[in-house]
Parts: sequence; C-alpha cells; structure tokens
Amino acid sequence: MSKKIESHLTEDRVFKPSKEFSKKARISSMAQYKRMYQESIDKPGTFWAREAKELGWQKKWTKALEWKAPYAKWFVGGKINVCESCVDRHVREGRGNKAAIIWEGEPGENVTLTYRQLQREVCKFANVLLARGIKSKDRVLIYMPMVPEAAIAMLACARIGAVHSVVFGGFSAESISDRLEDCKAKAVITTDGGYRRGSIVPLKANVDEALKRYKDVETVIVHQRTGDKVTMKKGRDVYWHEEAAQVSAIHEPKGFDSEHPLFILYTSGSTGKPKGILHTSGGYLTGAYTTCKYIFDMQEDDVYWCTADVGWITGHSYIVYGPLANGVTQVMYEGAPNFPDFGRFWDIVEKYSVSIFYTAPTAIRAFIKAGDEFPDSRDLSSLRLLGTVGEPINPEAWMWYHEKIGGGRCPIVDTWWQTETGAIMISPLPGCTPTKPGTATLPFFGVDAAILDETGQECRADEGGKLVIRKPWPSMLRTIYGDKKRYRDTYWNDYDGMYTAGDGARTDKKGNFWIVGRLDDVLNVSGHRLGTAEVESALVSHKVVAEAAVVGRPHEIKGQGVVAFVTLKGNAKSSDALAKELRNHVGTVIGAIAKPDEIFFTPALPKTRSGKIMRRLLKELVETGSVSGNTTTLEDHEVIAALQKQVSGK
Ligand code: 7RM
Repeated sequence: MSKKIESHLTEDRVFKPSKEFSKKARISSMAQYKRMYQESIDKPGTFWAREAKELGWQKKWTKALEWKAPYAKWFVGGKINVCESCVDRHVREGRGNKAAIIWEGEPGENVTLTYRQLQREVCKFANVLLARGIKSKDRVLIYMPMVPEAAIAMLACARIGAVHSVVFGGFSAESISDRLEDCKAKAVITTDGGYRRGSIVPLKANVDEALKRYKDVETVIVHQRTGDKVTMKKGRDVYWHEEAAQVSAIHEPKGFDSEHPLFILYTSGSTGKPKGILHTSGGYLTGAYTTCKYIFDMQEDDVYWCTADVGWITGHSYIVYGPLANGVTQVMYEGAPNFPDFGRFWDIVEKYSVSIFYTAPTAIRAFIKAGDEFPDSRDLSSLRLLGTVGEPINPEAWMWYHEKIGGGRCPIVDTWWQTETGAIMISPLPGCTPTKPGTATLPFFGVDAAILDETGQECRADEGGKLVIRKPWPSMLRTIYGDKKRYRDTYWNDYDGMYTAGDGARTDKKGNFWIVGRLDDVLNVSGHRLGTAEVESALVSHKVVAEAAVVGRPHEIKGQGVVAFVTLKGNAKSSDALAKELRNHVGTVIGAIAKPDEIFFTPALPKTRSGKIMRRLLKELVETGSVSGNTTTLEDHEVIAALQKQVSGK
C-alpha cells in the first residue's frame, strides 16, 4: 500500500500584487526574491550577518553559525540585549516620540505608549525584578491578559537576562502549576483579572490555586487591571505599581551571549505533557525581525495589528519581538473579536487606520458566519496588507478575506510556521509572490524546505509527503527545556540531520507549498492517504457551510471511512437531504473516495484556545463514542459534551 499522501484539490486563481504595492515594497520582484533566496541558501553566514547587524549588538560575533546537528549556535561570541534592540535603540535613532503600542481595552479605553515611554516602563520594571532578587537565567512565569504590561514584563525579563515563560490567560490553575514545575520558576507576574467578552477572568485567583501545588515561587507581582480585590500573601505577593514607584527609571542594558536563553514557551502537542520549547536571543530576534521586515513589509509609517495573544508564539514573535525590533507602531487589543459584536475588529481598524492586519483562519470563518454587514459598514481603506496564520486557510475564507476585508487590493500573506520554528518559514513576499488561495507559497530566506517520502526521497510535484527543513535557521528552537532526548526524538529522528515539522504537504508545479494538515490527522481510505485540509476545504466551498472538521473512523473494508463535522452558516437548516448534497459535493470537488460516510451537523467545533480544530478529540469520539483523552487545551467543553450525545445517540 502506498504511503504517499494524495492531493486532489486544484486551484487556478492567481493573484499578483498591484504595481503600486510592488513599487513601494521592500522586495518588489521575483528576480530579487530569487537572488536573495539563493544567497541565503548558498551563503547563510553572509546573508544572516547582514540582517543581524541591523539589530545593534554590544559585541560582534566571531562566527555566524556553528552546526552540530541537531544543535545550532548562531552569531557565536556576539553579545546583544534583546530589550535594548527592541526599545532603547529606537529612542537613540530618533523614534522616541513615535507610538510603539496603541492599546485598546475591551471596555473601550485606550492608552498609547511611545518608544520613550516604553523604555521608561521597561527600565522601571527591570529594576523591580532585580530588587526582588531575580537574576540572569532565572525563570519567570507570566500569566496576563492582553495589556501593555504583558509586553513590558517580557521585555524587562529579556533586559536582565531572565527567561520568561508566558502562559495564556485562558489556561487553568493546573496548567500553570504543570509549567511552574517543569521550568522551576522563581517568580510569577500576573494581574488581578482580565476582561473577556464583558466578564472578568480571575487571573490572580488561578495563580493562588496553582501555588498551592507548586511552592517554590518566591515572588508574585500583580498588575492592577480591573481593581478587583485579590488575596495578597504577605512577603510573597506585591503590587506592580507600588514596587515601580520605589525604583529608578534608568537601567543600563547589559549585553548577553547570542545563545543566552530568551524564553520557554509550552506547546501542548497532540499527546503527553507539554513541551517547553526553548528559544535563545540573537538568532531568534534576527528571525522575528527579518520576517516582519520582508513578509509584513514593515515601513516607518505603518500601523500594524496582530490579533493573536501574547500567550502564543505568534504573540511573542509578531506582537512583541518582531514589530518592536522594526520600530513600527502597533495596535494591541485586549478583548474578544465579537465584543460587543462582530464589528469590533473593523472598528479598531478604522479608528487607528491599521495598514497591516494579521489574524487566523478560524477568526475569518467566524466573521463570514457572522455576516458581511459588519465589515461592510466600516471604512477599511487604510489596510494595505493582510496576513493569516495557524491553519491551512480554505480558499473560500481566503477569497472572502481578500474581497471583504482587503477590498480586492491587499496582498494576503498566508504564513506557515510553528512554535518550534520561532518565525515564519513559508510565505509569500507581498510585493512579488503570485498568491493562490490555500497555499503558503514559497520558503522564506534561509529556509531549505522540502517534501520527502518515507524513504527520504524528495517527492515530485503534486505528490504528498512529510514537510522537512534541511538546514538550520536562526530562529529555530534550541531544545525542549530539560529534555534533550525528547527534542531529538520528536524533531530529528525521521531523516538524518533534518528537522521534521510533523505536517503533511505537497508542492505544486510552481514550487508552491500546500500544507495538507498534521501528519497524525492524515486519512487513509482504501489505501489513499488524504489530507484533512482538502476534504474540509471541499465542504466549506459549499455555499451553506461555515466550517468543517474531518476525521477517519475504522472501516472494515476501506480501512478508514471519512466522517465530517459541519457547521452551517447563519440561517441554513440541517437535514438528511443536505447531508446527501454535501457528500455529493465532496465527490464532485475531490472524487468519490473522499465522500464522507457520515456527516454530523454541529453548532460549533472543538478548538484549542488558539483556534485550531482538535481533530484528535473528534477521532476518539467517532471511534469510541466518547472522549476520555486530554482535553485541557480545549476552548469550550460544552461543545464536546453536546457532540458526545449526538454521536452516541445516532
Ligand atoms: C504559528 C503557529 C503550528 C502548526 C503547524 C501547522 C499549522 C500554522 C499554518 C499552518 C497551514 C499555515 N504555531 N499551521 N500556520 N498550516 N498553513 N499558514 O500556529 O505551533 O501553534 O502551530 O499550525 O500544522 O505545524 S503552532
């Protein structure tokens, strides 16, 4: 039986950037991209040294790269202070009065921090950390909502060489204590609470709960966001504003080794305990900086907005480190996209004249479902560039994003990358790459991406296989914190000296990369290996379907049968006739082998808190009738409870 992943969807629409966009873009022709790409692969040291130099090092490196697979060291011997590079450098270069962060709270208030103000806040907080005995390489857990203080806390850690580990504010007390135990954190930075969809999330109370299990935290610093009363344990818990009032606003940033650890970010993976992905300083910052510069085409007068949370890698690389290293002005928003209604994002775009907007396909599908009246009634003409991340974007959502949000004029960068890769790996460059709905297109500079089959041979065009990266890149993870064996086993075991991403993919004849989904999710129907993304895209291309998730279920004859979970748009009604119509629709778009055996209509799909569909749970549900596996990363437990009834009752 063939182990190749098949691919059946074709997409012929091609969108090229307008002449006007290209003319002003940093990379304006494919010839320029190809020239630079070639150099980045042939002479990575030369290429990356030129980019890294722009970040302002305290001491130059002696060697750009030292590679002993699977361990890389970038800019060996160099010294840099990541915080200085993101903040002080801009004040020095004349951007002191430029807005760094324009923050809007969910209830509606807003605050602007210039680069000079940010510098002041960061220096004060660095002094607070030092006064509390936090030293270089100590781990500090950050559990905060989307407030500027979250970025300030991260930057202040970086400034003194402490290693931050941000835990998403939607996670439970148990997730906090698991992570505290794994990284042995000395301090926690949190807030009294945070606003989400009009109510208050009790963050400090969750920290208190977690600290009943993990007892080695010496300091808890509490920023007052809501003003709600919280329990403060004497000697351990202190208020941010009280501490900050007692320290100097001056702090000299010391340079740290390029390979000094910058942060640990936990990623749940599909099974087992969360992996602490470790990123270091010089290489990581170079990756975040360079991708922002070329992929988001960041320019001096842009207003950039990434809607992710700082608790995810996207928030680290594309809210904190990348944009600030570029000295850009950015919007930061605290709350939910649908508070008070689905017009909120578009109000923010209009109000602050956002020019670059970066969000996730799951959000786009939610907007489509909510109705066009929300974007239609706002002025979105300030936008010039759109981006997506997190999942394959189905062509329907791509087209809607292009037309409704981008007014047909904005290039879309579909960016493929991972917590582990630290920065974007595969993406169009907006001023030159011809885009097609559904593909992340071509590898970024320095990224030697390929699709391999089981034997390690490179797949031909349109043949599916495993996505690998064949050469080290500056922002790659350095290890799994405290678990070198797991690091090797998870990422470096499939092919000699190559990084395996765990995604199935194919390239088309033009070399564009199409991600077909996580390898654990690939279906095997009568020996045909199908990517979940394709079958889901086919379903979503039907006019009444808002969202779909597809999994395999054991089948006596076929090996696996296809089962689909479908969410309908606005007023569409589910029926047996519609299920039949959808099956036939998949048959027409892909072929008979991909037709679902069964379709469940559901008002919502189970997702992680960052919006990725949790197919693993659906698979368990159709196989066993219930879900007993790990559901700690699940966004909404009601969804699974309802589906359980539906599936077992059928
Ligand atoms: C940034 C982030 C990583 C996984 C990755 C893919 C999927 C992300 C895309 C995508 C298709 C994309 N980090 N993924 N971006 N699939 N097209 N543009 O999401 O560590 O949380 O997830 O997400 O499966 O391996 S992550």
